[in-house]
Amino acid sequence: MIAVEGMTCRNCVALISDELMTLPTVSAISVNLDTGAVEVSADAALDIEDLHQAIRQAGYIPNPTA
Ligand SMILES: [Cu+2]
Repeated sequence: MIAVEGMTCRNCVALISDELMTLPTVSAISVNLDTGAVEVSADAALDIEDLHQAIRQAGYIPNPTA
């Protein structure tokens, strides 16, 4: 689970989902808009930094402390 700051609507969810799904190790994404929680299904090779990078790429801020 990753906490993401700045998501406000369905568009934000779609943007983040699209960006994360470009990572080959990611198989599914589930976003809770109310809590800002992003659930990622991925294989073990996934680098958490790649996830954070993709979130920033989409224009949002991953919160590693949450
Ligand atoms: Cu939005």
